[in-house]
Amino acid sequence: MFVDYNVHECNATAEGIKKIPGGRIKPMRRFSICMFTGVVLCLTTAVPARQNDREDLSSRIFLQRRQALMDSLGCGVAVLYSQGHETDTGYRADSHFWYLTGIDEPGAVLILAPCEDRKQTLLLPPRDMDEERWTGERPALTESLRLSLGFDRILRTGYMDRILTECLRHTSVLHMISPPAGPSTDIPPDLVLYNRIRERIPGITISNSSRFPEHMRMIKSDMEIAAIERAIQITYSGLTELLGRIEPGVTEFQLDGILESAFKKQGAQYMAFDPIVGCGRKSAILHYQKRDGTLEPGQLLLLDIGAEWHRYAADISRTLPVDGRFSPEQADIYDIVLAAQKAAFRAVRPGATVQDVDDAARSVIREAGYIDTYIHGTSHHLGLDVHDTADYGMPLQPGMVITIEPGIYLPDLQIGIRIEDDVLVTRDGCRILSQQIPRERKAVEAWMAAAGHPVSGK
Ligand SMILES: [Mn+2]
Repeated sequence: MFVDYNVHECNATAEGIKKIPGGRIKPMRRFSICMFTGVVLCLTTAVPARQNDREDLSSRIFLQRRQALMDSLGCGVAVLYSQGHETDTGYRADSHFWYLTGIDEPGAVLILAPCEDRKQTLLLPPRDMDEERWTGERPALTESLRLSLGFDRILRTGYMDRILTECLRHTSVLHMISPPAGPSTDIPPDLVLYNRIRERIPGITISNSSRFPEHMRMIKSDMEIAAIERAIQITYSGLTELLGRIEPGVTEFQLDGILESAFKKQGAQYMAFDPIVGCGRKSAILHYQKRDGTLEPGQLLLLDIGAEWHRYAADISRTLPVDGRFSPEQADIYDIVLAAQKAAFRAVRPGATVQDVDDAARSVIREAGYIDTYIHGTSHHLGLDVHDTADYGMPLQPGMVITIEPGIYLPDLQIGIRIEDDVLVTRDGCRILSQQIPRERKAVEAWMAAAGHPVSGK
């Protein structure tokens, strides 16, 4: 019932719907994503030392991305540092680096030189056998490693100077492909390196080519869409598991723990971001993350959460009544937010901008008299990062995935309501990737009751 309803809310023709069926992953696609994610798992736990079919398939994905990027760059040299950080479960490379390599290795560096014989070089830091006894084995530089990762060569980082000096005999252009940094942030390592080179070799220019990988990441492939759908499905299951635990006396912190455990049980390695779990007045705090509140009768509970499936994020918000039923006052506000979200869905189509989508949601909330309570934007791009890298001046195109998340926040009434779904821009409009998660007020109440909500039906 909801599937049909939600699909029709998008600006999609009947023909378009037939061609692009709703949210379920088709058998073939499920197979692809299994293959894809199986590979990614291999690559992200450690650089693999063995080659097999799966690794080969995955290296092709990243190889294709690097080749597509080089086609855009033209001649010149691009250096990209891994720029990651440590997490509970190991090192995690920056999303740009991972998008182009699939590799989570601290200290790794990618060099792309489209007009050289050896166009793609991966540099890995030297091994440290003593350290590896504590932190895990790292691969030797073998031919099978090179083949499995799809590079022209893999060397230790000590070769950086020699490679760049050689390349810069033939070109004077250094491409910056990392995301642009703000004026107040530290100078990123690629630009530090480029500036050092400029001080040593006359005539070198630095070209801002950051838009090329950014534009690539803005258009999701079928595999990426399937990964986001899987992240959404896990988020939906986690939410459903949570519903049976929503009752007065339970803390936000406990709910957060239930969600994290539910996500991990289904194979999500991470939560895509720090979840927002806020009840009562805290539901109206936009980025509330303290999670120290206790649920009370009559309150609303706002959940802004997302699982991550092999790097790809879901981002879903639902606002639930602790009692299992919305009060009339809560219901009125809920329906306005829902109407705003539907208006935004209808505005999503190729050629429209994120601003158009925002305007559509905002006009509904303005008409209802609550515009001053809606203090955030309606949409952001979603992908490897929950707020994915994007050029917001670019009109929407098929393959882009954005969130639609209007809200109304009235802290004095203990009402904060946000409804957030993830949509794929299609040729004809959009497809709601999270359409299986109930959004209609009555459907949310029925979902809570069906999921074993302790207060519903009493
Ligand atoms: Mn969001």
